[in-house]
Amino acid sequence: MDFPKNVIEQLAAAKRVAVLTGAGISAESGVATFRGKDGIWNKLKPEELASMDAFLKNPSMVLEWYDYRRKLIIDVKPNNAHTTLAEMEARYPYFAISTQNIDGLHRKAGSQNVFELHGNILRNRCNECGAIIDDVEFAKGSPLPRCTCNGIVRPDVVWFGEMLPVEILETSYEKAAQADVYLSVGTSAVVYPAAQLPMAAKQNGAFVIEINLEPTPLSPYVDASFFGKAGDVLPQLWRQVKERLDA
Ligand code: BV8
Ligand code: ZN
Repeated sequence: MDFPKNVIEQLAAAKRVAVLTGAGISAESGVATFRGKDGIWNKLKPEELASMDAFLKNPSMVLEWYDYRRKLIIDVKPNNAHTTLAEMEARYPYFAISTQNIDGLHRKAGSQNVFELHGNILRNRCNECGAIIDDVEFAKGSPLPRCTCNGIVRPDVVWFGEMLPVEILETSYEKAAQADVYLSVGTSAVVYPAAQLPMAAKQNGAFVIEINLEPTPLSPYVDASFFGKAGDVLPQLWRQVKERLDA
């Protein structure tokens, strides 16, 4: 794919680049997305599983679902889209990834400046005191794991109706507001407040580029959309920018 000259120039001239990623960037690593043709939510209602109500109503069902997803995620590997972002971070003096994903694949790919807006499925926390408690199993039928403060232990992820980690959200807004170029990669842009970030970048003068398999509610507002697989589009785009930078 040949990218428009202005897109290449924007990325070549940028000093500060920020990125929002969603489940689509991990799809080629074999991690199921939530919406779209084979998304998880087609079979299950998100509110029925990824919410505090669901957890309080049927904690073992929710914990077993996370345990099942955790087992799927443990062995997955970053794909070319993750590794391209890690390579870009090394080239820009100021580069940040705010991800909605809970699979830890950006860090596995070598990215350092990663803000996990919705937590991380490989971490657990106490529902009462917030302590991080890692070595618990949510095995089927076993008693609910408890913290020393007796609070129930749950995956350290943000459920629907729960606040996102405040510092991480604030920092993500700052990175968006200060970005010269903002990339939205592999997200359906329907979950808030994360979906607000590319718009915040736009309102603060950033050049916004969307890379997604299909159009999203964000598409009419961005400066450039490229519809295709992130694992194809992102490496090709970065290759053309590097050629321009090394010219
Ligand atoms: C909050 C948990 C308030 C972890 C998740 C009505 C209107 C607007 C907002 C709301 C509303 N009602 C309620 C709300 C708020 C709600 C929300 O936004 N709901 C939406 C759905 C309407 N938000 C919340 O509840 C948030 N909290 O607002 O708190 C508050 C305030 C004060 C005090 C207390 C509370 C919490 C949101 C976080 C919810 N947790 N997950 C887990 O189990 O994973 S959300 C879930 O969706 C995931 O985290 C996921 O990351 C996120 C977003 O989805 P995407 O990442 O975009 O994935 P999706 O599958 O949707 O899209 C993938 C895209 O990739 C597709 O477009 C596809 O085409 C594309 N693709 C596929 N393959 C590829 C590809 N692209 C490129 N390459 C490929 N190969
Ligand atoms: Zn506790």
